[in-house]
Amino acid sequence: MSTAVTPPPKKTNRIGLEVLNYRGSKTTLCAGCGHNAISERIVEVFYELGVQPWSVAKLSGIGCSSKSPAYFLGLSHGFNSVHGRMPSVATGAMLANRAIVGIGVTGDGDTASIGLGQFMHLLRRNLPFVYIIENNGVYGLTKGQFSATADIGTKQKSGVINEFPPFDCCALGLQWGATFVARSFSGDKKQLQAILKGAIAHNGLAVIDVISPCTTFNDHEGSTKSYTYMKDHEEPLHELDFVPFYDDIAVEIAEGEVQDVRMHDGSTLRIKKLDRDYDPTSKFEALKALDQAEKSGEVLTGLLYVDTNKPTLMDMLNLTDAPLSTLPESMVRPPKAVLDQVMEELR
Ligand SMILES: Cc1ncc(C[n+]2csc(CCOP(=O)(O)OP(=O)(O)O)c2C)c(N)n1
Ligand code: SF4
Ligand SMILES: [Mg+2]
Repeated sequence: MSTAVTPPPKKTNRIGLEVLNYRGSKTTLCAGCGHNAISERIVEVFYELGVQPWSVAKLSGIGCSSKSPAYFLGLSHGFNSVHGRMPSVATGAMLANRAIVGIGVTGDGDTASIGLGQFMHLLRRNLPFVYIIENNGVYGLTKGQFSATADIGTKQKSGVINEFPPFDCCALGLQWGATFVARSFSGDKKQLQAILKGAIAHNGLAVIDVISPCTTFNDHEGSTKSYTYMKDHEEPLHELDFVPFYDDIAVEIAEGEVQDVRMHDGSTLRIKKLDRDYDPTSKFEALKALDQAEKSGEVLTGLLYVDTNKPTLMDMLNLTDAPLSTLPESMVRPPKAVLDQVMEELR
């Protein structure tokens, strides 16, 4: 008589894949680095949403943060670009294939120092793209120099104090055109998952600034990007829940307690009030809240701003619904007679 035990069925998502299919290579980042926690959240949300990994393009610049796409979504397309230049590569990739889900991972140095010009132009174009800034206030890969997001008065490991005012990437995003702006903390699992899901469902540029402590160079006393500082100063604006389009949302909720934001794909981002009234559809309110938080040393987290109506770059360029990369050459290349005519007109 056989004594073989049938193994339990493997847990799969709605498209029949296991979480393993969403993982990448083993991380080479330092133990405890906030960037590793963010990679884990990315794996979880793509698995939970049942996104086909081969329909995703992951892009990055240079830095410890920019190395991290190697550690998630191993079956996706990937491009590790030049320091600070990911936005232009991402714009090209997304224009070539608008059907793809685009996700970029960058650092505070990559975005707010060398890449600031590229970041600003990405903002004004409202490209449908998830742009994650893994913000540790330093250049981790090159041994911990201050980046342009380091707060005034924050102390380097060597004792040097930063005297320059920081760029707040969320404030820049708000002012220059991003249509989904959020801040989170790598240690806030539930909030970061909901924000990432909302960003993936959003049709427009989603900027997510995630405070992500660098355990090797910026996790000491006197740093405002350390685990201890974040645990003491994180101030969630609200509680977030994400209800995907394929789930039933029929839950009894008392009036005034939640604000539902309907996303492009039919999903809902459900915002539950905490102890303050906050309307994430008001840009003015978002900027005011950030300004007050900066003065009080709080780190506001949650969905700061969302606008689901603004035209995207695809709308502005009048792109065909079919991705350009799928069109035959006869449709994307003008025939010789037309090119000859253009040349004639330029004479
Ligand atoms: C054009 C160019 N300039 C400078 C560098 C050196 N460099 C590599 S990573 C880096 C900063 C990385 O900081 P950040 O983007 O914050 O990423 P982190 O390592 O902190 O995650 C710098 C200055 C480079 N690789 N290329
Ligand atoms: S140096 Fe800092 S940012 Fe880089 S992997 Fe180590 S802890 Fe992370
Ligand atoms: Mg950094």
